[in-house]
Amino acid sequence: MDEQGKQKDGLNLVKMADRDQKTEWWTKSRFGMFIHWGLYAIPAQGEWFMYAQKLPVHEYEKLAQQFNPTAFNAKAWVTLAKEAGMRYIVITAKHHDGFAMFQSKADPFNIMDASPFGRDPMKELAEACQEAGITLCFYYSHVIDWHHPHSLHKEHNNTWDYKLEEKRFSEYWEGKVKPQLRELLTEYGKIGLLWFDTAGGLSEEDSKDIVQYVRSLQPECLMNSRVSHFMGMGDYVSKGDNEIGMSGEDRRPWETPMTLNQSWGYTTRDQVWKTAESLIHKLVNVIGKGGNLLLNVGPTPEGEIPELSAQRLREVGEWTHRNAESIYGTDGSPFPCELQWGGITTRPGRLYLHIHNNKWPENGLRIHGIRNHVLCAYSLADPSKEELRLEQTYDEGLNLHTLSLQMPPQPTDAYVSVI
Ligand code: JFZ
Repeated sequence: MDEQGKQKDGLNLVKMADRDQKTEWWTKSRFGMFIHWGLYAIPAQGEWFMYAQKLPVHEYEKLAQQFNPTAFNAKAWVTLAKEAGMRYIVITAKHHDGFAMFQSKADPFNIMDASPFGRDPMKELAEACQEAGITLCFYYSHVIDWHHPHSLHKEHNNTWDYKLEEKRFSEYWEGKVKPQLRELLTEYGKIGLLWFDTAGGLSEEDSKDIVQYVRSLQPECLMNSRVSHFMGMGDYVSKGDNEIGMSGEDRRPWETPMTLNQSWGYTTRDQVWKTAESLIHKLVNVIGKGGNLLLNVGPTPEGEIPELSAQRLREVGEWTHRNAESIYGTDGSPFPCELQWGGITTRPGRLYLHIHNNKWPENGLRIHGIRNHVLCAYSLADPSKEELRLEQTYDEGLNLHTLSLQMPPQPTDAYVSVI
């Protein structure tokens, strides 16, 4: 490599080290709560309601006049996130409908000025998170805004109230997006990350502008890849809905945003719920591949997380708390292959096997290609740390061990283990 190449390579390494340090709190957290909450909870047909119905702005505004979520209790939500084992919360400060769920001087279409509620839920959440040691993060729809006359997206615009040819994007960008981001990044304490979405049509110049702008306000605040469709922007990658990525495919850290049923916003129509067991399965799959899981709830118009969702999260939480050592701060599997029986996470000196009980082979689980001699294995959730039956064979030529592990006689969890 020539001098210039070396320098460039060195610079890239420095950049990567910087990024790793910046994203460390997030990659260590592994599991977060996504909250889609807004006026769309009232009609209860999901967060695309206004667009699907082509509801005129003056009609949609009536929902704001009705919105009075008196049952909202920030502490209860934060407690639930904690119980589930989630370490950060990402909430829709503003979704595509343009309604700000926080006090905003930049646009009166916000919860303090347009609704009878008279409280700022983002403020209350910021305080509750601070108290509980949970990192608060905001979702902000920066390109789509069906309420604003000048927002302009590649496809999904409000064309029933506004004419495309009359749109001046800069009026929206300078008049609403940036002032509101300033409010979110200056009035609510330290924000862990901004979750941007659906950037279709955003120019490279505006993409750079917003990243720069956020950095100037809170240099430590992370941004996800959906901030822009231009390659490589954002501090980490948000995969598609429910899409579980392979580790190493992108050099950046990644997350899977996931729904509990099949919707983001509160809906009474969709009752296809993932079970707690399948949620644990998905969590294992994601963290085993080195990613984060951002699991969504859709609170009601009264301000409550539906009990069915809460129950599932608490069940997941029983598992995450018992097996915390194998989740937080771990790395993904060293083996690139899909595992039929579950997933693997690691930390120095330890290999955590998350094995589904029903998939444990009768004559023992075999793992090939381990460099180290394994000292012992036990079920992580077993307080007595009783050792599991373990056999190892050693291949001189390859310098590798093969391990055969017997299922615990009385498994405590669907997924277990540590070595
Ligand atoms: C977007 C939003 O439109 C939706 O309402 C919700 O907030 C969700 C989390 O994000 O929808 C998307 C955007 C991108 C993909 C999928 C759904 N994607 O890249 O697969």
